[in-house]
Amino acid sequence: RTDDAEVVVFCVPSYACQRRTTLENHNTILTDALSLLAENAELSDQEGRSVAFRRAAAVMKALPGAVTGVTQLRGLPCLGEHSLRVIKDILETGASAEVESTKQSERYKALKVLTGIFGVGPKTAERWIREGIHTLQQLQDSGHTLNRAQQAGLQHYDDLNQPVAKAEADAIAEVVERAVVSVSPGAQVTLTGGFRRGKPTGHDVDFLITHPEEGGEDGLMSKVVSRLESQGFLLYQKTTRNSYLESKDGPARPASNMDRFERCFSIFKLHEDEGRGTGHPGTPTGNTAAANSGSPGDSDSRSQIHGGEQRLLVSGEDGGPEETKPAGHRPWRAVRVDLVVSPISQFAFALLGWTGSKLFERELRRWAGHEKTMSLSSHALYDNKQSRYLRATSEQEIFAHLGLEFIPPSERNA
Ligand code: 8DG
Ligand code: MN
Ligand code: MN
Repeated sequence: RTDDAEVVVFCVPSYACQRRTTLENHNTILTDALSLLAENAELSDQEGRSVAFRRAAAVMKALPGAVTGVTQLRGLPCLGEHSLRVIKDILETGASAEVESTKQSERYKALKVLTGIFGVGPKTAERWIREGIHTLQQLQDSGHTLNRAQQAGLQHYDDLNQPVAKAEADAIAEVVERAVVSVSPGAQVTLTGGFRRGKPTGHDVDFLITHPEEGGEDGLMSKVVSRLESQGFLLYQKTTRNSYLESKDGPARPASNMDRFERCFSIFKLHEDEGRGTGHPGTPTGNTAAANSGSPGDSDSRSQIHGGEQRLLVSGEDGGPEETKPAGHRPWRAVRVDLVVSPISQFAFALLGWTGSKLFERELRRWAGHEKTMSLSSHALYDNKQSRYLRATSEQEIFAHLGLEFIPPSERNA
């Protein structure tokens, strides 16, 4: 009993949306291992397994200290037999044979490489692997016809697999804001996704656009996209109408709302000198390299973000910025950007839905359905007992409707 008394026993609620999960993680070795197994399951079309590993990883992320022994895990939720075995192996031997062999496996490596192409999902990757395609070179040699997204994905493969820094997200935010305001002065742009949760890097940049007047957002997406396109900012874009009625994540709503919720998956061309507040509206299409070499004299030393590395460009140097760049250096990089337009009446739901994390969202919906008999989506919250929609104009109100303590974005990193 005296031994037991010295063991720190952790206690966490079972739904991730009941917990505060910051970016501070005391168990990265364990969560990396469980996340890798989750990813492998997801890439192998085993969603149930994937979610189980993700839930287990999220529980470990939420612990206030490092786990040193399995006895500390007694009573924790979401830790199945499989996850516990992985944790135990790592705590006792320093590694999990299953994780290590997965990481080394040709199949996992090929799935990673191929799904690393924008526009390629697990199903396509799986099909290619069955044909013996494991590398980008083999894919190119195979003569497969790629769709437009995949072609762009392959073309910008290295850039898109390079994490996006917060400074780059802010630079893109300025460009998007300028474009949105120029086509609709009252419209508002909000940074969502991982950056809203305070992450220092991301795989893309997510924006939610709305207009304070209901209906004011009508036709906004196509105008914004046209504007950005004419300015030469888009390397790729696909705008889709919301398919809310067919989606599984909510009850059917009047059709009039359906076509108002649009989104755009894009690949942005981010210039190094963008977002420094120089006020210029970006580069017109064509001759981008020359037009964007920047004017070195308009500021003192500044850091430039490129390829995930900070580079310092000092003003007044002989010959201007070209001289400071390595040979073959491009003055821009490709960045994935997601744009979503929501009517103001659904804004709080859209904001909550697009802030993530993905697991936090999934847990919110599970909580709503299983504990409250409600259906939550990025559009609305429906109370199945009262047979009515519950209105909300803020995230706080949605948490209150759900009987949950409000969790701010920075604590939704489950
Ligand atoms: P990262 O980019 O930094 O890697 O992480 P993230 O920002 O958290 O991930 P994300 O893949 O960009 O997704 C951001 C949020 O957007 C996430 O909470 C889930 C949400 N989201 C999608 N696709 C869809 C969708 O089809 N419908 C809805 N309602 N939400 C979606 O990514
Ligand atoms: Mn994101
Ligand atoms: Mn995204």
